[in-house]
Amino acid sequence: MRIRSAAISALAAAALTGSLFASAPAQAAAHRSGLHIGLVQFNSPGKDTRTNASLNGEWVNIHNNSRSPLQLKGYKLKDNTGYTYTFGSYRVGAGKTVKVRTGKGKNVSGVRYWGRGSYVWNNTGDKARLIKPNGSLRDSCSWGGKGSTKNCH
Ligand SMILES: [Ca+2]
Repeated sequence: MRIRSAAISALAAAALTGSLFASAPAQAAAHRSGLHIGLVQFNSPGKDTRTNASLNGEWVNIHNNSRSPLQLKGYKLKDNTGYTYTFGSYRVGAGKTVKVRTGKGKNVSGVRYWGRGSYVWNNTGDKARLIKPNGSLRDSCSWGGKGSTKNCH
């Protein structure tokens, strides 16, 4: 009987441990679900010199927090002024992030280049919008003039 109850408490402990492990995905779910704007670096490091390196120091992460890969073709990223980046064909995997940099560069996996010659995200405050191909708003995230990055998760 003692052994049996020890086995039961071991089971209970295992169940408890299991529930602790189960809380890890629950924490991940605290991030907003589906496709959304993640971290934004609206203020490039250093002075705004308009060099391509500085322009590329401005970026927006788009995070696919769903369980399936998503095709981003036709999705748009838009600021308060109306400057718009439109995604070409790009598949963002489940749980993956794609970074959209303001300047010019060669697109690689995980990074897209807007190709602009001037900044898009205002250091003093702005709002990023992620718009679906059908024109409806998927997500938005705004910031004030404090700091250089905004965590929109
Ligand atoms: Ca900026």
